[in-house]
Amino acid sequence: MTRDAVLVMAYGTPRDLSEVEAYYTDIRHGRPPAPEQLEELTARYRAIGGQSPLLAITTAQAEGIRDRLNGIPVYIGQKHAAPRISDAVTRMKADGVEHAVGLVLAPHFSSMSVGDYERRVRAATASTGWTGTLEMVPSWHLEPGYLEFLSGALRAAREQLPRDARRESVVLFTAHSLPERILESGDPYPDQLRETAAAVAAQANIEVWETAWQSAGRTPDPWIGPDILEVLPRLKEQGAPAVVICPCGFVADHLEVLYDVDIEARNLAGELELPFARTRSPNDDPAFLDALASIAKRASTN
Ligand code: FEC
Repeated sequence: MTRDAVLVMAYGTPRDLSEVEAYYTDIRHGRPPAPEQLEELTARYRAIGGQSPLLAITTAQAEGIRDRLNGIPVYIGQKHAAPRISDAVTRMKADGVEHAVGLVLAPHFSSMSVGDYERRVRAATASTGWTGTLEMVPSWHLEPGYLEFLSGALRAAREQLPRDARRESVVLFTAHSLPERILESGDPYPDQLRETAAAVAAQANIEVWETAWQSAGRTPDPWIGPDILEVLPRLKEQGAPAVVICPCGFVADHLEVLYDVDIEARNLAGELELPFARTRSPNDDPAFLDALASIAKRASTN
């Protein structure tokens, strides 16, 4: 009997403020942050209430997939916090899993996002001696249920704007920036973001839209731009009546949405007197969970 499973992968988050230093050190490949860097990140977590809801949402998403796939075992493996990808592979081995679908909770492929998750599963497979097979989903940025969720969320977000600003408001479709060096090897990440944006804009009858980047790391190397914080003043200068941010590179509320968009970008828009709205995140929306389950199901029959 084939023992099938789904390995759901996500970024991971510190459980509380006491774990921020270890988490940041892990993201920095084992180099502890300087005290001022740690304080700056801790302050961002404090500003969103001291804790990110990411793990709770990832868990709800994994359970939603399991419930829609007749109780198939679903394992959570995170990049930067427990339960880690290696913990999940160890458990899959112990449970006798023979075939797993690897589904990253990020729609767009980059060698530094989905590619990195895959490298971590392959390394854990080698170190644990798990002999099962893995079918990775490379990207799902044009999945119909995901696009429909975003179109609906965009219509709702525009309703929050002053009535006379809605039609000509500019929609910014955003994803996490990455170092520019990914572009040298033809990484599809920016093209995939643009494809998602074009598909959603067409569905939701959005006339004016752009793609932009957010949450660039605090490192000396150049990151892909333009950053939303540069785009907002330019839109104001060009006479845009309002802006809607659709952070379609993410599927949950977490620090990069709740701080970088809801606090940092919203504050800047306030200073610029530019009416501002943000689309709600997919989180555990039932139709979005249907979409995730169908992606996993399709991959399992490949
Ligand atoms: O809510 C939470 O607690 C976690 C929020 C969180 C998510 C997230 C998603 C992505 N990241 C991606 C790439 C990078 C690269 C670096 C980097 C750094 C950070 C830092 C924090 C952080 N990231 Fe993140 N990311 C989240 C949080 N990220 C905190 C460190 C402080 C800072 O720079 O702000 C740079 C380090 C490196 O070189 O590795 C690169 C990408 C995603 C979205 C897709 C995915 O899940 O992989 C890409 C959520």
